[in-house]
Amino acid sequence: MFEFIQEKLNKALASLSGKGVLTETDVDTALRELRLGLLEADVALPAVKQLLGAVREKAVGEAVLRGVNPGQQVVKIVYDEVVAMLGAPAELNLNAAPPAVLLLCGLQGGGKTTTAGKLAKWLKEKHSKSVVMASLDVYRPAAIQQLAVLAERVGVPVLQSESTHVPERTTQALAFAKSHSADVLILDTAGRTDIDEALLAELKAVHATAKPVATLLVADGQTGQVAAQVAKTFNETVPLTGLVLTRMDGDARGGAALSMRVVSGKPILFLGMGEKLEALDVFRPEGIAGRILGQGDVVALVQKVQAAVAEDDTAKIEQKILKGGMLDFNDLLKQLKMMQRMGGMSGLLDLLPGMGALKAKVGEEKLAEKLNDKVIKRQQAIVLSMTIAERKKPDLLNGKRRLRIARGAGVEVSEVNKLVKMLEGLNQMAKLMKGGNLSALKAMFTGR
Ligand SMILES: Nc1nc2c(ncn2[C@@H]2O[C@H](COP(=O)(O)OP(=O)(O)O)[C@@H](O)[C@H]2O)c(=O)[nH]1
Ligand SMILES: [Mg+2]
Repeated sequence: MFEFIQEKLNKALASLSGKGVLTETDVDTALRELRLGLLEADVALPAVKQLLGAVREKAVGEAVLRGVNPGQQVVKIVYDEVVAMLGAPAELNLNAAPPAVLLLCGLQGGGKTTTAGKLAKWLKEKHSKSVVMASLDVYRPAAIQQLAVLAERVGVPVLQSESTHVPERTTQALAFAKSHSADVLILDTAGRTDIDEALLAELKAVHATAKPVATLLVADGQTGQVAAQVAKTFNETVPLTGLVLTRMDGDARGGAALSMRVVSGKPILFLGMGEKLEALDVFRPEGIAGRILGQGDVVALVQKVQAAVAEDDTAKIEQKILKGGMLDFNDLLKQLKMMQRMGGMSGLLDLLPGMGALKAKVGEEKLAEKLNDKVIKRQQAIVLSMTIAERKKPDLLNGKRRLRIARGAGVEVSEVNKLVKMLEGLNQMAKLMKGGNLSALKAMFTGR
């Protein structure tokens, strides 16, 4: 759907390229199109509202980049916001005295039984857990058999019981897990085609007896907005710890993921990617965000905008140098952020004037080692611990101030000193750039 949206956005915003910043009118034009598109993609209204509100706040007043059009720029902001709303990946927490009980719930046909088998395999093979399973779906004899077949294929024990009484089976399941000294007991439950009181009451009782450390709602990712309501209702019955979205191998656009996350406030842990036992993916927000917004196109676009931001920042710094200005810590911070975005030194080096030759001389590996991600993060922390005045006027940094900054950033003073030196080096480099004095540049990067 998003190729379509993007086209509309581009048309709506085509006339804006010449302007300096994204205005309210520009952004609102873009967001109107976006709103329709998101609703079409079956994103629930509360999620749409939250997303558009956040995008509006970020986009209005943003400087228009060269090299991309404003529509693309807004899409990038939307993408970042979708990723943020989907939340950081959360882990399945099974920290409990064994057997840790993992309870799966959801509507009928959502994929609970299949997911039980997938999780058993994942826990057994990827995490070396001893797993047992039990079905509490007494309403369909075939359901108990279905879990038994999956258990056999994975090679884990499954509760064998004739009982059709759910509380009794629950107690049996716990005893069964103990007798096997299992690390994890996976409980598969019954579902209905619709949420009803009886189903919820039964689930509540199972939850009270089994005291699961993890309760996952398994829902069909193709159902869109419905899934969000389901998540909300189940969460009001038993405290969910996370969500599993199934049938994400189909043409589901992922609107359900965003809706469920926002409406329930629970993290998505896994995606079902097919009927096979190994078709289980650990959830990654970037993948789903790209999908909600139209697959690889958006990912490529995001990279393009990132590159444009980098170019823009570099251009500004270049201009400053050309005008004979001294670089300050704000410039350095921009460079550090850019390095991080570019995911390493080599991309950055290509962007900086004269750097290709330097790269050849010093060796890419040596530079990468000097400027790896961890170092960059610490350097950013140092700049962020400075006052606004200090960032603008590096000369202010006497010993006392450096000590305070080091404490604030949680680093040694020597690291602050190094960063001050680095800025001095950059300023020297700026002067020498014309002369092509490579040995000075080399000294700056190697610290010698
Ligand atoms: N394509 C696809 N099918 C799935 C996925 N998960 C489950 N299914 C299928 O959906 C149907 C219902 O799944 P089931 O586990 O029995 O759902 P339950 O009623 O919640 O236990 C079965 O035919 C499964 O093979 C998935 O991630 N992708
Ligand atoms: Mg089932």
